[in-house]
Amino acid sequence: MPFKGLSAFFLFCRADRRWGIQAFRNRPDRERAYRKGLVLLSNYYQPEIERASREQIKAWQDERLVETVNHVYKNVPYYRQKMEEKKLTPADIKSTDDLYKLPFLTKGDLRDAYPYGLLAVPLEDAVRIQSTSGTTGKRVVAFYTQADIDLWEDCCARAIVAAGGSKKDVVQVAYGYGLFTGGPGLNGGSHKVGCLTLPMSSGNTQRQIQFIQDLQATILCCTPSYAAFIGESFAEMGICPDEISLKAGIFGAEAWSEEMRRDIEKKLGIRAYDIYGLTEISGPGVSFECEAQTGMHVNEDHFIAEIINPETGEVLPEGEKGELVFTSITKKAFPLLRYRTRDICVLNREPCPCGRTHVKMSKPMGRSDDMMIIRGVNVFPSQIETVLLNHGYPANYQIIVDRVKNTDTLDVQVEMTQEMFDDTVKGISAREKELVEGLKAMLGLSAKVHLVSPKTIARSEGKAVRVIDKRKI
Ligand code: DLL
Repeated sequence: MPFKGLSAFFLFCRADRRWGIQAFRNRPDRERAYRKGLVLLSNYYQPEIERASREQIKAWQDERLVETVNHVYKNVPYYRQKMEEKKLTPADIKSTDDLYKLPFLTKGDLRDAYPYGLLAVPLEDAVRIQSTSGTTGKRVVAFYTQADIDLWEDCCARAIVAAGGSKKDVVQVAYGYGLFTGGPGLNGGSHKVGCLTLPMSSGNTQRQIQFIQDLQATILCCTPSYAAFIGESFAEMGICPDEISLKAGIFGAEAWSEEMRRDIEKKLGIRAYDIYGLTEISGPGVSFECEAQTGMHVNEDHFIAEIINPETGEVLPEGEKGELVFTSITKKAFPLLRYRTRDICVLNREPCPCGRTHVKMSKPMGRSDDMMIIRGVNVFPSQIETVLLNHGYPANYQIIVDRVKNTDTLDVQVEMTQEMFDDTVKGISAREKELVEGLKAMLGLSAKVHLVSPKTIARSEGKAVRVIDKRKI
């Protein structure tokens, strides 16, 4: 019965894909190599892709890049115009070797084209939007078809399996849900792996702890600072790491150091894995860490990574530090060509003991713009300035960011005008409250506001020092 045979084959492929059976086909060999420290007994969600040869990855990228360039040239007037300005047509892009010819795309372009200007499919084919945390003037909206969501969730599923996840796991997703991509992305990935998924969203730490305990959650997904905070809360309750059911965590959306990793691992008794992504390129899962914990594998069948000199735009050789640029080659609704992330990184193609062949990126080492990430929220100083100006303050302020007990703090010190200064104490604290509310509405974050006497914030002779970031990341 050929039909039955065929379904058995598909069933086998599915099992193979979901549980990484292929990874264990030559188990005795792999175990020998593992004992010698040559490989890690890693599991894969899509082994045939995650361990594809470099030639195969290049072939996928060549073909998909050409398709994507044709797709945007045909469907997005904004892109066509940008390409025409560089006297390019799709015929000039024959493979990834021609990628450098394409113009860069920046957050500025995304804002210019807001909201629909970069949508590359008819509106009826888009089923979802997600958005960055910035507001007025800074918000970026990304669109997804159902197929785009599917591939995004595959990327997150790869991260979960790389962190040791399988259908037996209980995954507690404590990233924010809603417009932020963290919750929806990891939630979808967890479903794909077949894990029991707890869509907690962030906050309400007592409830997070109760669910970890009651449902015996094994994998926690949230920002690293929130993971550290949950760890501290366990300790305050007198619960030691051995008593916590968690075995792994998938943490990202903000910068965190190796010291912080060790601290979280110790407090929660887990292995802590990094995950990277950005709304514009889909969300979490653009890259993720494996057992080796030495950089994040970029999902190169979906995204091409380049490193450029942020000043000149010149493509840098592998191993050099520079700004990370991504081209998405499988997305249909919102494909971005050569998008400048502003994250400063290094790429590394050395073979990884986990068996994955996709290039690894380092933890981002900073940014080439002034964006700060505070409690997982992207904040630009200009947004804070807008609130101050709208409330009638002169632009003399200082933003102090710190990390206290693993939680980011945001303190805005603002100079009053002489007239405001003459107000009563009650009047001044009412003004502070008003600004706190204004900042909350603009940033979606609670900030402290201190109104200070006129002319007390030090004037700089050069560029004003608006931000003092005391966090040691
Ligand atoms: O932060 C997506 C995400 C959600 C990633 C959950 C990981 C986990 P955005 O809000 O658009 O998207 O912010 C993107 O966050 O350009 C980086 O500067 C920073 N970022 C993301 N992941 C990491 C990380 C999400 N692992 C911006 N380490 C990016 C350091 C990170 N910075």
